[in-house]
This record gives sequence, structure tokens and C-alpha cells, in this order.
Amino acid sequence: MQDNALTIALSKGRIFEETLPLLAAAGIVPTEEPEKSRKLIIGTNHENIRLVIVRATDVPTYVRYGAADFGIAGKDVLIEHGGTGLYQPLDLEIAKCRMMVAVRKGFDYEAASQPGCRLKIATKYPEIAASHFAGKGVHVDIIKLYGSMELAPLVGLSDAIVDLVSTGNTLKANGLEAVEHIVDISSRLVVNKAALKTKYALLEPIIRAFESAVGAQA
Ligand code: PRT
Ligand code: MG
Repeated sequence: MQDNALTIALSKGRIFEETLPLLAAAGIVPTEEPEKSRKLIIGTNHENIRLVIVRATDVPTYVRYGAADFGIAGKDVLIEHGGTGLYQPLDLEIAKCRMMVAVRKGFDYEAASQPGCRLKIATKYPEIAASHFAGKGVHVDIIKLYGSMELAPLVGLSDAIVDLVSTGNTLKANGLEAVEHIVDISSRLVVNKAALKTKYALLEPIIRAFESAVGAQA
């Protein structure tokens, strides 16, 4: 990769939407919308700055291996898959939500989650779920899913789910309720450590601009 060029890894959807104002604060404007375009590499108003559109869970991988100089990743992804080898200078306070335990309405979670009890947990986050229940002394059988976790307790696949909640509408629409808070989630800037040194002059003003944009929103 050229030393005067920057590649930024972003995921489509909420992270992309909420990152646009931060990019704008740094004077960076994408030339296309990833929702409308099928392109995976998107240019910007700067000839030397481009965006690569990847799955949210893949952002840390692109950045760690230097395929992107920096990116934006949810704290859920960073905890679950590890932030090893990444410099994480800034909480961007975007794509905020909460990692929660949820059950079918009426399920006696209090009784079922006493130390020594055994629970079936469906989740996309087996590491986070296992460490949460280990901390409570509750035995768990973790069932790894890749989506639609809310369905699992409704069809008897699990007793509870561990998932992200923002408005709570998805839980409500499926007759579930959140019963325990695990951790607050937001997205972080993740920077390749080598790029931080070799491209400091390019990266530093962007990080500063993000920082003041985040400060101004707070
Ligand atoms: O969707 P896809 O499978 O392509 O990938 P992804 O789910 O990894 O990506 P995406 O874009 O959905 O989420 C990217 C990041 O946004 C996550 O890693 C989180 O850090 C953050 N985020 C913030 C959320 C939510 N809020 C959120 N509400 N990610 C997912 N959700 C889901 C949640 O899993 C549940 O299914 O939205 C549903 C609940 O929303 P409410 O508003 O009904 O409570
Ligand atoms: Mg999603």
C-alpha cells in the first residue's frame, strides 16, 4: 500500500450511516452510497482516500492485516473476536446499544439463573455469553446462531438469548423481555499499528477531527 494513500474499512447499514457525519467533519465525502451501489471499494472526494465495505465482524481482520489502515467496529465484535494487534484510540459513541440477556415473557429467569442452575443460551456471541454466566456461577449450554436469535426461545431451542438491544422493539414484537444487562456497546475507531507510524501525517488530522466531532455531539 502506498504511504500517501488511506483505506478505511466500514460495514454497511447503521455503522456506515452514523460514520458519515464523522467523515464529513474530517472533510471526507464518499462518492457513492454502499446501500445503492454493489461496489465494495468506494472512492471519496480525496483521490488518495478510499472506503472498503466489509461485514461488521470482518472490520478488525482487514485492519489487523493492513488491508485497511483504519476502520470502525462495534465493541461487541471487538470483545467477541478480540481486538489484538489493533490500536483503539477513540470511542466514537455511535451505533449504541446494550448486550442483554432476554427470555420469553413469563419465564422465571430469576429462579432459573441461580448459581448451580443450567441454562440453554442461543447467541451470536458465545464468548461474551460464556464469560457472563461463568461470572454468575450458572452452567450454560451455548447454541451458536448467526442471526434471528429472538426466534430460539419461542421454538424451544433455548431458554434465553444473549443479543444486542437498542429500541427493544424486536424483543417486544416477539414476546420476549430483557432480564439482564451485560455491557453497553458503541463503536470504536480501530487503527493498524504500523499505519499509525508510517502514515501518521495522514491519520492524525482525521483522528483529531473525529475526536472533536464526537466531543461536539456529547
Ligand atoms: O446484519 P449483518 O448480519 O449483515 O451484520 P451485523 O449484524 O454484524 O451488522 P449490523 O450492521 O447489523 O451491526 C453492526 C453493529 O451495529 C453491531 O456490531 C453493533 O455494534 C451495532 N448495533 C447497534 C447493533 C444494534 N445496535 C442492534 N440493535 N447491531 C445489531 N442490532 C440488532 C440486534 O441484534 C437485534 O436483532 O437489532 C435488533 C434489535 O434492535 P431493536 O432496536 O429492535 O432493539
Ligand atoms: Mg445485523
